[in-house]
Amino acid sequence: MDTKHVGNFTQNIHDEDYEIPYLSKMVTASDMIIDTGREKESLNGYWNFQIDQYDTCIRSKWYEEKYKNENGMYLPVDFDFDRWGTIKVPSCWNTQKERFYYYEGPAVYTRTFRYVNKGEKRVFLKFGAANYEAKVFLNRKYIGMHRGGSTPFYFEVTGMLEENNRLLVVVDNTRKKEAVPARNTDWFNYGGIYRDVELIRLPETFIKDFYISLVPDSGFKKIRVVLEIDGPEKNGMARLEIPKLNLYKEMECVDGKADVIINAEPELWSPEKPRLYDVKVSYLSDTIQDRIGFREIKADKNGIYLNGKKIFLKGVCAHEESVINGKAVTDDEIIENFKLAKEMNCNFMRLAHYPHTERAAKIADRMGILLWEEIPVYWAIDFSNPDTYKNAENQLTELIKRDRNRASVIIWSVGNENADTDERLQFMSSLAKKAKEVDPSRLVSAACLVDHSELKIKDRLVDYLDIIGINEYYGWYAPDFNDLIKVFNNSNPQKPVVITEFGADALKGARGTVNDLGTEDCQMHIYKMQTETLGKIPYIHGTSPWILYDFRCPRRTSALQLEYNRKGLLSEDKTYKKPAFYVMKEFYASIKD
Ligand code: GCB
Repeated sequence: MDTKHVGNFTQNIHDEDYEIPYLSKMVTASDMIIDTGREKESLNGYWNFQIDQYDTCIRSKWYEEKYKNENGMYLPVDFDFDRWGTIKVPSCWNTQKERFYYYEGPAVYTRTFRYVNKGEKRVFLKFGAANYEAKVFLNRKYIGMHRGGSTPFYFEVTGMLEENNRLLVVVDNTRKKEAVPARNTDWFNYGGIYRDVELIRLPETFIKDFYISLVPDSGFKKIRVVLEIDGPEKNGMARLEIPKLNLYKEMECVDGKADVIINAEPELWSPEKPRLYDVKVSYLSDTIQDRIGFREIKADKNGIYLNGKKIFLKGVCAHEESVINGKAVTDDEIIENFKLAKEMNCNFMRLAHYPHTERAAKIADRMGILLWEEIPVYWAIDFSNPDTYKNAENQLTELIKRDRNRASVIIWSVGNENADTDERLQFMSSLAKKAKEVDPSRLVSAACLVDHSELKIKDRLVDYLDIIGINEYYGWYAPDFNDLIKVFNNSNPQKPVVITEFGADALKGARGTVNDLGTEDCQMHIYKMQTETLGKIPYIHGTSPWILYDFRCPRRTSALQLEYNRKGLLSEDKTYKKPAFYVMKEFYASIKD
């Protein structure tokens, strides 16, 4: 490759310099390790940070730190890690400095850390999430990249650590046609390492994966335990302990695998009584611990059943966002969301439209909120692209592997509002099958389609799902509200329907007649009409209006929106409840399971 030589370093002048073949190794769901209840060392804190709009770090291989002059200056003299500014990890760069607010593109994070071996044989690095793509370098070497902005990824770094280490990560939040999500969404495109970075020390042989669930249809009397062991000693006995169930069980692992059914009668987890058990699993010198609830979720034509009892999902949708922290939400902010939902008499929340932090499901486990979790197969996706499918399937698998021990999570959603084509059907039905394969104990759904000319629910994907999610905006985007009842009368769904979205924009404090769009009065009126109608349809078994609080969205530019989607039941800072909040609260109070 021709390069322009300048002294003893080179300047890249060709566009192909972007395509560096060895930067293609990826980490995926198969590289994940179970880490709940393990000791982790945080690599959060202040990292050196630089916006790198032209991707010069990659093209000029800054990460190699190859040349330094006699004054200790890096050559080319275009970068100096230690003198860059710093940024907080985890955080979204958009919220850290005003001039980063709209930045979309690559940026470089780097930090040093010391490492002294404590006797461990294996070491892993975990990133909770980086939006959207992350290329990671350790001690001047590329260790892999991850695609997908909301799921965790892991690198084994055994044998690669020195006493003093440099970690460098190029994070790129550029929206791309072939990515998941693609270029156009209805939320803010945050960038950065916005979840924890951690170091995990493990023995040579360790528990790589662990999945425990009540066996469906076992009369709540059987538990399935699946284990995967990594390392040289793949045959041996693992031990499961659930002291409060008086359960101490040896499980044989053969070839690194165990899959056993155990008799047990746990007290069942429910929103009213979110009972969790301390669970411990050990294998040789490795131990993991978790707090886990046991419950059964099922659906048939007549309803959705939690622990055998019919349940109405009294829900609300939420994005992962706070005004101050963007997507890097704190535990307090998550707890506040669940408390607000509970105040509205909810038992359910739809975490739209991508995987929220794993802390959300852990908190929901404790607080007793049922969850719908989703991957960002949103609107127009490059459905005929096999690479796009691989990416979506990987994000789905990462999400399920991350959260399948959480009792609160009852539904995996494989997407939202995607136009019905053969390619989309193939793509999304394959995702639905994959979800069932990775986790047979939960329900699978998606926000499906209404045919607005025939006025009926019509979506071929329904055949592959357990629950039909429907987003409908009658009274708002579809102005003739009377059509809503026609849609329901014309439909004869053979599976339970959950209205996964309805709503209307309202600017906090804006008043007017019920016909004045954008006012609280109009929003409240639409909520009244919606709840009156939805409450009468026997095949609707849940609702999650759009949305708990206003959220940032650059496509929403009207005077009432001001770059926010204003369909919140609360203002963006959650301090103000719009009147429609109370309509929902009353509606849910009136529903008896
Ligand atoms: C939808 C989308 C959601 C949007 C919402 C809206 O159907 O699923 O992401 O934000 O409508 O406000 O238009």
